[in-house]
Amino acid sequence: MKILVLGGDGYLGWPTTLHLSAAGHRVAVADNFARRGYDNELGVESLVPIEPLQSRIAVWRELTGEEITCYVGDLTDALFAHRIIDEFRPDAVVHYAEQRAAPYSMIDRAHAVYTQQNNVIGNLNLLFAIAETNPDIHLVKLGTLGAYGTPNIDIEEGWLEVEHKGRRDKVPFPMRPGSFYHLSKVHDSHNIEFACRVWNLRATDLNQGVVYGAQTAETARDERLATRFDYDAVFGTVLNRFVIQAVIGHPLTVYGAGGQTRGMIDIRDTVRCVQLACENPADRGEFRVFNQITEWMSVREMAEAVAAAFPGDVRIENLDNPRVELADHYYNVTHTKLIELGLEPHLLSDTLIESLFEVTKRYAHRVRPEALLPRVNWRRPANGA
Ligand code: NAD
Ligand code: USQ
Repeated sequence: MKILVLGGDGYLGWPTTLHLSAAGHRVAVADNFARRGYDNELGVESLVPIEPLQSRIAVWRELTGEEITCYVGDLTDALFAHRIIDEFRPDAVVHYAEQRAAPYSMIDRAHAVYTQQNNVIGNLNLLFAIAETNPDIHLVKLGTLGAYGTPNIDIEEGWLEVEHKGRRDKVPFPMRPGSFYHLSKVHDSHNIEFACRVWNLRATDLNQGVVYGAQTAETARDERLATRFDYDAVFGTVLNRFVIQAVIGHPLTVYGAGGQTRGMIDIRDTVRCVQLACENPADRGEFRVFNQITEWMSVREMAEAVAAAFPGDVRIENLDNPRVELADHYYNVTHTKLIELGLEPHLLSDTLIESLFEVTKRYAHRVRPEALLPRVNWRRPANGA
């Protein structure tokens, strides 16, 4: 297949690109390097050094002989979005290219507006580009499990069967997202569902949980193929942060009592799920939703798992929760559709958290400890312009 990966320079986009290329697909990537720009803005860097996109592509060519087409540009530019679809003529588009940090979207008005403009308009431009060029293209869109919030009922895969006053219907699952970033994903999902309904497009929305891990089989082949690995309080995700904190002897920063539960997935399963979605496309007119997680844990349990695996002393510290989220809640998420397509999950209990410690130890000297503490507060936006 010909597959275009949008956001192909990012934490997940780059390993996905390599995984699809290694599986025999012809792959192109597009990125505007906004993510590298947020690092400059926040004064942090990926823990693991990363090569420029064009250098990474050259290393892959040198190792495998496989070519990856590279487009540099911004999806919020409608002409760019249209051009890459028209030129590359993909069978599937994997859309990762969004601002993805909840804390970043909660800094102040400007960051909330940027996040929603970037994400919602980029996605809309893409829907139009597909509809105008070739409505047969399968859109594989990265959504987020946090879009559902933590309802007091089971979370289904996108749709809910309801009976109301004696009548039955299947409706989009009610959403209660926890940040302006998570809200942008809900807006995207509504736009995609509408486009499938009115233009007969085909789409898969992958409502993914928090990703952990630093390497896939392909990125591990050469250190110049490494993907980014973030530890700061804005872009670092919880389990990756706990691993890094353990290695540098910083207390693990559990927000509140740590009773909040989150769905999780190993980065090796992320790339496999996206491959499965591409190779088993939705039908024309179908808006399909998969919950892309393999297990769930409370934040306290994640900290305890890292502390238990670390060969040394680890302190767990409960910080005042800077976010607004339920501290203790019911949580049960249906996630069978990707398993039915052939996913064989890597669970945290089978994973060598030790291997994550190894990667982290090598680059521990790059950590700026002051970037570890959360400064963005959900209850009180900064007084920005
Ligand atoms: P990332 O920030 O590392 O990668 C996103 C990439 O998209 C970056 O390289 C960025 O430069 C690019 N980008 C952003 N806006 C763009 C635009 N307008 N035009 C072109 N390129 C643009 O993020 P990630 O962790 O790889 O996440 C990828 C996707 O997966 C996101 O949509 C995110 O919401 C979703 N997701 C991530 C996680 C996680 O834990 N990392 C979990 C669930 C869902
Ligand atoms: N948390 C801590 N301590 C920390 C960091 C986080 O206790 O040091 C807690 C948070 O309070 C939250 C949970 O861990 O309850 C997850 O936080 P996170 O920063 O790891 O993840 P989140 O903000 O939810 O966002 C990440 C990705 C985002 C993706 C989302 C999937 O950045 O792109 O969409 O995970 S989900 O959470 O399922 O919506």
